[in-house]
Amino acid sequence: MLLSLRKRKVLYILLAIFTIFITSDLLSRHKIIDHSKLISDDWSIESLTNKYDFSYLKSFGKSSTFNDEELKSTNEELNKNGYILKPQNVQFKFLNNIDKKGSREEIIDGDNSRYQQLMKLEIGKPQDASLINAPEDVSKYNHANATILILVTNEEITKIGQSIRKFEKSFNSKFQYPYTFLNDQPFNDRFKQRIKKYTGNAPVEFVTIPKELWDKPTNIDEEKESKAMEIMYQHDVAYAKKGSYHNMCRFYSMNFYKVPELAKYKYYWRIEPNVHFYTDIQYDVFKYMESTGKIYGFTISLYDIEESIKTLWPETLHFLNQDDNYKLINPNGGFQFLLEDLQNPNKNKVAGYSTCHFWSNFEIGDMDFYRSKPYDSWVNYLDSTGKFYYERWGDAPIHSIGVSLFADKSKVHWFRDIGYLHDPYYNYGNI
Ligand SMILES: Nc1nc2c(ncn2[C@@H]2O[C@H](COP(=O)(O)OP(=O)(O)OP(=O)(O)O)[C@@H](O)[C@H]2O)c(=O)[nH]1
Ligand SMILES: [Mg+2]
Repeated sequence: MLLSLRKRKVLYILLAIFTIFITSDLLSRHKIIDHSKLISDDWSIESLTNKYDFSYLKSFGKSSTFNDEELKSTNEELNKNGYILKPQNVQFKFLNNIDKKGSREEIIDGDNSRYQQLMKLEIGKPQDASLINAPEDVSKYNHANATILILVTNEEITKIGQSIRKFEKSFNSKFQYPYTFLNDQPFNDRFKQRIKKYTGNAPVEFVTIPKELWDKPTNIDEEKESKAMEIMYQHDVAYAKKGSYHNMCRFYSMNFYKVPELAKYKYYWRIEPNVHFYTDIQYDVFKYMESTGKIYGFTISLYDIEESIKTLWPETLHFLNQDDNYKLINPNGGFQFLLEDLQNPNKNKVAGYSTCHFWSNFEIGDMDFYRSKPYDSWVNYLDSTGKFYYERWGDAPIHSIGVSLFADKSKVHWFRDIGYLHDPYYNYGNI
């Protein structure tokens, strides 16, 4: 078909605008960045020491990365236990108890085959407690002191609705634990009315979060913050520039359990928009937590984006090495989970944190643990550094490090039998 000259001109102009728009978007997101250079520059000791004070790390040396032999002590106690917990002398070391050997690829193969073997085992319900099944008459049921906890915006009504539909079918229609909906803005009537269609007969409470628990603290230097956000954005750190995401991470790390309406509860089960529950959970998971004294339950664990938590572990070591803070650590903590450095050594760039964490979009936890002195004084110190904003510390690594340092590892439970999906990862469960 032949177009008139005029029409062709208009078409070319439109095409040019479209091309400029698409390319500039791509360039701004990926292309103009020499990613490898940025990362290696940024990870050099020089560049990090210019930005952060690492003087408290005794073995900190002149080499080019943090994941160096220099950081690995030859101390006998450290080699035997994997930790030293003494005043102003707290150190950790990965012990390699299952004797991983070979190249990184061989170690991954070995880990994979161990994982495959584990996944072939039949999944049963937990065996370490007598489980309480769903009551015949839920109105007479003696519930555990627990709530289903949902932080959500008004705009996410459809997405959270689908999560709750699955959750009710899988668990809560049988037990009717109360829901607590949290939002930094007041929930609107449309949200409140629609949500009740999903929650069935369970009690529901809608809470506006007090500003002092949600808002960015006033002492955050906004110029420093926006520079840091730009660098993280250039390193593809997800949500680096989204201020509300930083608020959310800080809130879930250190403030949600201080919301006045949650003071009456001990346990919470966290749920998010757009997640799926696949299995028919017949026992009361909160009663299971209660009778075993467990404080934290998860379904999925994974590595973190190391650029988002660059100095979380050094800052943690700094805190533990102050005053008598070594006493806060539980000697039977899950330290090794935090230290593994063979399967994915690139992750341990900053003074040895594996970045392994429990994926906190699913959590069944005991809020009294967060309210206790060890966790509380540690997160207060973390907050004083301002790095929920100057970095992008997520609530998942914070909860995971907290639980692994300050709780007995036998109090952490993998709910392997609960089928769960938060895109793109899932826990198979007992389908
Ligand atoms: N009220 C409120 N809720 C928020 C805000 N930002 C995040 N949330 C909630 O906090 C939880 C975590 O946020 P997500 O956006 O799912 O974060 P994520 O799981 O790291 O990222 P995705 O992979 O995109 O799901 C969800 O339940 C959100 O609904 C906010 O600004 N206000
Ligand atoms: Mg999410």
